[in-house]
Amino acid sequence: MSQIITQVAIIGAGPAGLLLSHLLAQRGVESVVIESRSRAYCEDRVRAGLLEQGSVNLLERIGCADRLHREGLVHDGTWLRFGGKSYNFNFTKLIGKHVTIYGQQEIVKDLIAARIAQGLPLEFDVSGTAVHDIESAHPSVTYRDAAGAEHTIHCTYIAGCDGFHGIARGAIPGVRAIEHAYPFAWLGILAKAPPLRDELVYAHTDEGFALFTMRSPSVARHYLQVDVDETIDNWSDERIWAELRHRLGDDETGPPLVDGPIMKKEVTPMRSFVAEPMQHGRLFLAGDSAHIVPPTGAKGMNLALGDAALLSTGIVEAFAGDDTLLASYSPLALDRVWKAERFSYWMTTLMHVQPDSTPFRVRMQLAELDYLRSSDAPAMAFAENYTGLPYAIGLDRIAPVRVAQLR
Ligand code: FAS
Ligand code: PHB
Repeated sequence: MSQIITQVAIIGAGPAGLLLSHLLAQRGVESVVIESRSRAYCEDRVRAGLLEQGSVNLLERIGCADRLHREGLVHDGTWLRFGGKSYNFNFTKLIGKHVTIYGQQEIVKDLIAARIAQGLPLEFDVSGTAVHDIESAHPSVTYRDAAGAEHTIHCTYIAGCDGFHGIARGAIPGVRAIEHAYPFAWLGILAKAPPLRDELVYAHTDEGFALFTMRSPSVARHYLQVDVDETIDNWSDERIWAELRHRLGDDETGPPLVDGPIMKKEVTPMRSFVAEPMQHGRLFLAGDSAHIVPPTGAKGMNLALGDAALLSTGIVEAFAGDDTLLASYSPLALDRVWKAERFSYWMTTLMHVQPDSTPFRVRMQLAELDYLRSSDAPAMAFAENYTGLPYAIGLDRIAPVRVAQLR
């Protein structure tokens, strides 16, 4: 059993764990990142694709935004489609903010490459991860490496950035899980096809929700609301395109939906989930290990990055002798998490057709959508939440200086 000594042990190399490792390194705090999957698996995993401005600012401050700025797509707004018509919401006009389309796996690739370029510890393919003595001043993490050799990481703090199915959350005694399951799921595809429009299209139809989004000018990502227990085998590529065309395309104002080869397709369940508290002793949860949102509001990855920003600042200031922020990490993080949960729930229930829906409930959805497009007040609230609510602390406190490009 080898003994590793560091300041922070980070479990999980997703957006939360990787950003945390960079923010800490930038402030001179050492960490070790361990990941149960292979590098190739982490870099090939298709998940989120929309970045709030705050998330882009964080990646800029650690010098990992060059490729994002070269290949990312800046959107001033989005389209909502209902009653067979599409309406554009211009966030830049409404509140002076925008969003950026850049795949989560591209961010993971950039953060992994930068970490390795710095020669800092990042170990893939680990197993048997466990945390110990989290209520003491000397917690530790044990794991086996790819060759099966056992290791112990001795540290001051442990960051559980190991996602919804990780081990960290379970190590918090009496952790409270608050959740809501949705009676539908999303069938998502990645296809070599041109974009339907210049910005995303969220569609409310009698047959269910649909979303057009993209990864590049030649790679489209589409989602369809399907039954909660739907399996992908029931959906041939022809059936998927026909249903997308029905829900998204062919209105008199917009271009037709052009199909193309489907590279990936999967069905993802929808849930809202929050674990409270997000810290216990020297163990801190960040990202999906503590909370899940339905992807309708595109908040999952952005919340994970926001948690990492708050946690890294708390840890840096604690090592500098002031642990006030770290001591209130959980309530501060949960405050922003619950607001994102509320927005994601609101957007999901507004745009999806419930299996037990009634004509009255559908009229309520359509009336709210019509109010949204006809008044700046609700449209500004939509824009504010969609582009990202402020962090509990300022960017200069999180990452004081803009460092030179690392790579
Ligand atoms: P992650 O899950 O990304 O990373 C956790 C890491 O920890 C993983 O690499 C995992 O392998 C590792 N790990 C787990 N257990 C471990 C252990 N015991 N030891 C070591 N490592 C361990 N959000 C959107 O906004 N839009 C979307 O379209 C969208 N699609 C999604 C599709 C799917 C299938 C899923 C699951 C999520 C999706 N999300 C989407 C949400 C997603 O973006 C998450 O919010 C984001 O990945 C959260 O990042 P992390 O908290 O870093 O967790
Ligand atoms: C995506 O690009 O995958 C995406 C974008 C916006 C959403 C959900 C998913 O609301």
